[in-house]
Amino acid sequence: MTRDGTELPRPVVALAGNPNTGKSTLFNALTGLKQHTGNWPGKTVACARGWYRYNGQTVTLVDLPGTYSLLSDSPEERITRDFLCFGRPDATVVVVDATCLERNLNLIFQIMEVNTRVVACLNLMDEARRRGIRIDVPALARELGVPVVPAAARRGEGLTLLKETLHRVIEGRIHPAPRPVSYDPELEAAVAELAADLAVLSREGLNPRWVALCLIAGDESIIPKIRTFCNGKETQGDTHVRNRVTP
Ligand SMILES: Nc1nc2c(ncn2[C@@H]2O[C@H](COP(=O)(O)OP(=O)(O)OP(=O)(O)O)[C@@H](O)[C@H]2O)c(=O)[nH]1
Ligand SMILES: [Mg+2]
Repeated sequence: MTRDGTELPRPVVALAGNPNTGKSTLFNALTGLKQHTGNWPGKTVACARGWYRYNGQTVTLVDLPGTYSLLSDSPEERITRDFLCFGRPDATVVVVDATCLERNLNLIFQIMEVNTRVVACLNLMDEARRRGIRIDVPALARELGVPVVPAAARRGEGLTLLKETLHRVIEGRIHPAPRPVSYDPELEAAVAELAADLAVLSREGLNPRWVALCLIAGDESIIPKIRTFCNGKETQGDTHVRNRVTP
């Protein structure tokens, strides 16, 4: 067992995003038949993992349940949060619906607090074009601080650029630098104070600021998971993924 509790063949790329943004369509387009779908233990949520080859590298892809937030209470959201927090993906693709970008921003900013190696995939670009929606992709990438790849997964558009961008992020040739959300000064002060007390967590690969935000949002369920994680044991979700993945 590895310290992070997963034995997924690396590199591992997580696919996250709001429900119905085309994650599974993208997953299928990238992996073809090289995948496995199963249920997480005790949950009714179907998850899939698969892999693709690019530039001599085999990349494991994990299709996470759709979620609007990492700070709420549904099983889907917990699975996604736990994998992003404790599964240590080498990169995370946040699949975003280009026809309702604003609604997707909350999740992308939350995910960027958890993992820095984020690529935004602006999916459903065909539908956005049809509706006359124009998106300034370079400006969006600048504002977010991470690469943005436009795509239309259903037609296979943008897949090569996405794989190339992920390859560069994984190889450390692109360094995403997510821009954090600035909350109001009172909240920022509380987050900074708590994050300072939690600074030791960064040695474990956890972002103290993110953990502070979770705790201030009242999510105490993360505490035992952090304890288990830091003790070198695995979380249930990680065990499940480890057991299921054998490309
Ligand atoms: N027009 C268009 N439709 C797409 C595209 N990608 C996905 N869709 C459609 O969007 C719908 C949702 O796609 P899914 O791949 O199931 O979305 P998902 O994000 O996996 O959804 P959840 O698992 O429920 O969160 C399906 O009807 C897809 O055919 C795209 O690039 N363009
Ligand atoms: Mg899906």
